[in-house]
Amino acid sequence: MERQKRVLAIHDISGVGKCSLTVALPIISAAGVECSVLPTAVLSTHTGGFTGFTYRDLTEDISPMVAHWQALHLKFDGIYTGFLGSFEQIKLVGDAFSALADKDTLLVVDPVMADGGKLYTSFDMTFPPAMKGLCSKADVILPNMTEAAFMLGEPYEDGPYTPAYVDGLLHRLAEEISVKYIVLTGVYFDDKELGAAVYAAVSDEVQYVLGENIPGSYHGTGDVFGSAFIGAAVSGRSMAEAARIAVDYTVDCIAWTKEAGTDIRYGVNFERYLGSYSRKLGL
Ligand code: PXL
Repeated sequence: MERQKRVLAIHDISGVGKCSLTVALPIISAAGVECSVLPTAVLSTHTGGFTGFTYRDLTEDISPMVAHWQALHLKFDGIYTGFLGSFEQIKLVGDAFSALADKDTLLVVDPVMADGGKLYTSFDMTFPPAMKGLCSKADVILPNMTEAAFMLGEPYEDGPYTPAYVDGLLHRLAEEISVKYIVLTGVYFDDKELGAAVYAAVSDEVQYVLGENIPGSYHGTGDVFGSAFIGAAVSGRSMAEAARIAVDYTVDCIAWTKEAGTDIRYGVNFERYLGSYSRKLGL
């Protein structure tokens, strides 16, 4: 009999706007994996595109929740972190890794803080070095092109990219952040395809996992990709296979969002393809 897998998702919960925990919960569950949650803040909407959002910080609940789970001797097959609101949260999440992870726990950090060459409104340039510190505690990191450049202290370059640039970025990241895998998102060499570059430190190899490039910038796609990725990775897929499944799922969701004409601030319509995501994982 196969053991029920469990992932701990550490993100905020934004009530409206389909990102962070409202995306991680359904998608990781659709992988047949339990999604336990450590909510770091409660917002009315995410911070990307709405004004007047509420923000209730839950920093002081993080350590007591972690201590309780430690006392319960819970096993997590994966821990997946995304948007974190402050330096203190970054530190507490690093402490949570030490407290809750064992040698079999896949630690996945998405250093959510920027996109399209710009930091999200709640951060300044002192934030990327702190996120870089948390990344160095992970097995796998999921930066986009902007986050990768900012963690290296480099200016953001607009695409289309060249393989030499992407390769260089990955190698500079691997030199400065010791992780097993880097899954760099938002990689494209022309207008036709877009996806991820998967770098494996053990073999020093880069694999490109591309799908259809649908014009436009859709909010929350990083969280859809990250959730689909960890669901597949914890289910035993290789990093490149998990990235393939996550790219294909994300492209399907974006295509449907475009067709449905949804306001991009409200996130991507990921619900319709949850069944096909499950089936790709053999469920
Ligand atoms: O999708 C990333 C994300 C998560 N949570 C909050 C955000 C964002 C991006 O803007 O604002 C609160």
